[in-house]
Amino acid sequence: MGHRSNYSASVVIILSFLISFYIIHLLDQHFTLVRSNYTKNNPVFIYERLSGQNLIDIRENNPVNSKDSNIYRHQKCSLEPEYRFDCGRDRVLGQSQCEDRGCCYDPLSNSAGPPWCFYPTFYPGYKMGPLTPTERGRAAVLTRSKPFYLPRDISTLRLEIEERTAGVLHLTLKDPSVQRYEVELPDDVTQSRDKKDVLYITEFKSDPFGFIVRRKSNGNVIVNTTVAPLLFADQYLQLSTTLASTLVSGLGEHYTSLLLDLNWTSLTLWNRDMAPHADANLYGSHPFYLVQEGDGSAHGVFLLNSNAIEVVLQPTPALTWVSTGGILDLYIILGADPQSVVQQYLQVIGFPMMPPYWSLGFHLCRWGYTTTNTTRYVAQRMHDAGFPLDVQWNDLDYADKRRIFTFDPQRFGDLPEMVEEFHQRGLKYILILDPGISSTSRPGTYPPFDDGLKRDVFIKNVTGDILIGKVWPGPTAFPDFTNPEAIQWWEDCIRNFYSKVPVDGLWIDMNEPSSFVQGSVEGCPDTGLENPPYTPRVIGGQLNSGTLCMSAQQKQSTHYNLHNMYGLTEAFATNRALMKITGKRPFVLSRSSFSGIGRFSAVWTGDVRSDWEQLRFSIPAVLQFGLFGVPLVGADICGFGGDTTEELCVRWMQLGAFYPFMRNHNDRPNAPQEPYVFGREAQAAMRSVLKVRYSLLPFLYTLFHHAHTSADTVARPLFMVFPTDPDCQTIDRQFLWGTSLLISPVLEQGAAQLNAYLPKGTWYNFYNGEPFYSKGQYVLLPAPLDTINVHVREGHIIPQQEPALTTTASRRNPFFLMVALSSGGQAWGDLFWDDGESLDTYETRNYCHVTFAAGQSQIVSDPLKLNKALDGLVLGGLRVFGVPSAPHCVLANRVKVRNFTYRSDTKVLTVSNLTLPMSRAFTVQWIL
Ligand code: MIG
Repeated sequence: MGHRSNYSASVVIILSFLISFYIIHLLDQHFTLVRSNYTKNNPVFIYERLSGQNLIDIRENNPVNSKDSNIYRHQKCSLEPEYRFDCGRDRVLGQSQCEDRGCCYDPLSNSAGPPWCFYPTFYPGYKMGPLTPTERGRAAVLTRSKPFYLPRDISTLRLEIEERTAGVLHLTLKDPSVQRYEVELPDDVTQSRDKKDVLYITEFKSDPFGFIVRRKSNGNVIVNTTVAPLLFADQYLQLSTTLASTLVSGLGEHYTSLLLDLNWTSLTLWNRDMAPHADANLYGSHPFYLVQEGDGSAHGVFLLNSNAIEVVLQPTPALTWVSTGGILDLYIILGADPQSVVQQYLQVIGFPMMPPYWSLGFHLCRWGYTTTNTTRYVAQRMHDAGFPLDVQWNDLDYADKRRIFTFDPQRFGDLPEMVEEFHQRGLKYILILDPGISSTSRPGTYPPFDDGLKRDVFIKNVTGDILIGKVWPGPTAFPDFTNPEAIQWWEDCIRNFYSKVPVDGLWIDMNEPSSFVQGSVEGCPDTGLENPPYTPRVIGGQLNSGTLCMSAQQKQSTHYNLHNMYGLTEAFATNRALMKITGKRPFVLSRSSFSGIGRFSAVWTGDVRSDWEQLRFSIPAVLQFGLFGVPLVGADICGFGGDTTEELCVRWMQLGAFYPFMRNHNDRPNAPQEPYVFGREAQAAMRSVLKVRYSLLPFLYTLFHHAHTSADTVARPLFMVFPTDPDCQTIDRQFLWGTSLLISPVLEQGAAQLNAYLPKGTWYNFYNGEPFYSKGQYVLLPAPLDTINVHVREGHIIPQQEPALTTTASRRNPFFLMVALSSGGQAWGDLFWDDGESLDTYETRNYCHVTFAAGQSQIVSDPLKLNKALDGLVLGGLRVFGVPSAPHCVLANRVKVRNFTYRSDTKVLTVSNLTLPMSRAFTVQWIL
C-alpha cells in the first residue's frame, strides 16, 4: 500500500471570509417514508416528499427535554415501530436512563424487534456551519453545544465533501483538532477523474445536521441521514440512513444469503477465526453494501473504516453504522447499474490482480498429508485416475515443529526434490504459512525469529515488549506488516525458503490474526482499548477474543485500529515478496480479508462443514466476494470439517468446478475426499465436470482479464446481468460466469432435478446445444448425479480448449468455440491470451486479444492484438447452436471442410478437425 500525503495535525477553519452565495441547501421540507409500489416481486420502498408536515413545528418550538406536556411527548415519540432508531445501542437502558438521554421509551413484547428506547422525532445534534469551497470540494464545520451521552464525545467536526467522479461522492467527517486514525488507500489505484454530469444531488440539513443524497435522474433517495442523530465520540461513531429498498447485499464476511435480512438484525465486521455459521463475525471485513433500487438501478455505499463495525439493519428499510474508532469516511456510489457500482467501488479500492493461468486449474489439499511420499502418492493417484490437477498442496504437516520457513527433516526431508518432480510433470506446488513466528526456539536455531528480533519487526505490547501469543508452534510473535522493515524481513524469509523449496504460491492462514490465547500469553492491560465503552456483538464477547490485545502496538497505529487489516497487509507483503523473488505473477491465498485485498490475493471461505447447507451458502459467499473486488474465491470443496458423503462430494465438485478458485480441502480427522476415493460413477461425474472446467479455462481466464482491467465481475449474481428482471433480484442458488454462462447446481440431497430460473431469451444446453426459449421463467431441469446444468446465453461465443490433466498441457491443445446464436443469427465473444505467468502482460502490451463475431452464417475472428503467445495454436473446431437448417457445405478460410455434422433436432452444427492458426484472422462459413 502506498501512503497518502500527511494531514496537518490540526486544522483551523476560518469562516469569516465566506462568500455570501455559498449557502447551505437547507431543507425546508421534511421527509417521511411512504410505502408504495410494494408488490411481492418488487419490494421497493419509495421515498416521498411530504410538505406541510407539522413535525417542523415540534422540532423548533419545543425544548427537547421538556417533559411537561404529555401531548408533546406523545407527538415526538409517536413513531411507528419500524421507523424507530435505537437510542441505546451502546448499552441496555431502563426507562429513566432512556429518558435522561432525551429519548422515548416504549417497551414492546418482542425484545428482538424494534428498540424500546429510541430517538424522538427531534433530537439535538450537530449544527452545521456554512459550506465553503476547498481545493477538493466543499467543507463545513459541525458544532454541538451540549455533550452527548457517550464518553469523550467530540463537539466539533469537520465535514468534507468531494465530488470524486461522476458516479462517486466522497464525504468525510472527522475531528479537526486531532489526527485520528484513518485508513490509507493505495495511492497507485487507477482513478477515473471524470466529474462531468454527476449522477447525484446532495442536500444538507443544518440543525440537527444530516444529509440526503439523491439519484439525479429520478430523485430517488439513496442516503438520508436526517432520520437519526449523528454521534461522534472517541470510540463510538454512529450514522444512520434510510435505504432505497430492501434489496441489500454486502457487508461481509458473514454466513448469509445474497440479500441481507433487514428484520432488526445486526452484522459485525471484525476479523475472526471462526468456522462459518449464521450470526457470527467471520474472517474478513468489507464495509460495503450494494442496494438494488428495484428499477434496474443500483448504488453502493462504502465506509472506509477498519475499526470494529456493527451494522444494524431494520425493516424501515434503514441501516445504522456503528464504528468503534477512526473517522467516518463514506463513498456513495451511484452506478447506475449493479456492475457499474462494483466498477466504481473498485476505482476507489483497486482492481483485482491478474491470476496466473495455472491457478484457475484444480487444486488439491488436505491437512494430514503427513509426508512427502503421501503427498506424491496423492498426486500420482489423481494422475492415474485421469483427474485434471494443477496444484498439489501441503498444510502444516510439512513444517518442522510447525514453524514456518522450515521443513521436517524426517517426514519432509526431500521436499525440494518432490517440488522439483512436480514441476517436471507440469504440476505446481503451494504450502501454508501462518504469520505466528515461534519465539521459543533455542537462539541461533530459528533465523526467522532471531532476525525478526534484530530487525524489530514484531508487534509490541503496551509496555513495548514483544507481544507473545500462542498458535500452532506454541508461543509466537506476530510480524507487523505495517512496518516496512517487516515487509522486507518477510521477503527475506520467503527468499531464503524459496531457494530450497521453490513454491509456486503461498497460502496465508490464521491471519485475522488468530491466537489460541486471549490477547497474549500474559493477558491484556485493562484499558479502554480492550474494553471500549461499546463492544459490538463479536464471537467471544471481547475484541481481543481469539486474537491479540487491542493495545498492541504496530508501526502505523494500535492493533485496535489495524486488526481488520492484518490479513490485507500480510497479503500485500506476501504478494510483493513472491513478485520480487520469482519475477512472475504471484499467487497468494488468504483467509482474512479487508476491502482492497483482491489486488493482491485470492480468498477462500474458511472452515466450511461437509453438509448441504454449507454447500448452498457457498454460492452467496462467493458472489459477495465478487462484489468486494475479490473475484478469485472459492469454498473448500466437499467441505473442510466433518465427513463428506459421496453424493455431497459429487455435487460439491460440480458446483466447485464453477467457483473461480477451485480447491478440494479437508481437515485431518475426516473421511478422505480426494476424487479417486469414490465409487466408479462418482468418479466419472467428477472427472467429467473437471474436464468441463478445464475446457472452459480460456473463457475463465478472459473473464479474469476483464476483471483486472475493467473491474468486471467473474462469478456474477443474476441481478448483475439482468438488473431489470425482478425475478433475478433475489436469486442466489444459481449464478453466471460473465454475462453468458448460467450455472444451476443441485444443492439438495437426493435431488435429481431442479427448478432453475432462465431469464428471458434463448438459453442453450451447454452439453448438447438444445435451445430453450424462455419468457423469463422457472424451468424444471433434469439433474441426475452425473450432471450439473449449465446454459449458454444466446448471442455469445465461448472460447474453449481441449482439456488435459494439467493446464501446462491443455494450454497447447487446440481451441474450439461454442457459438450460441441469437434469434437474429448473431453472436460475439473474445479471448485474452498470454504466457499465463509473466507480470503485467496487459500493462506492457505483451498479450493477444482476439475477438469472434458470428452473423450471416459465418464466424470471423479478429486478432486485435498479438504477441507470440498464440503462435502454433490452432482452432480445432466449433459448435454452432441455433443454426436453423442443415448447411450443405462448410468453408474454413474459403476451403471446403469435410468434417461437419448437423443435427436437425437440436439445430447444432459441429465442425471438427480444423487447424486454423489462432494468430491469424479466420472465417468459417456455413452455406444454408
Ligand atoms: O487452526 O492449517 O482454515 O484450512 O487446514 C486450524 C490447518 C488452522 C485453518 C484453516 C484450514 C487449515 C488449518 N488451519
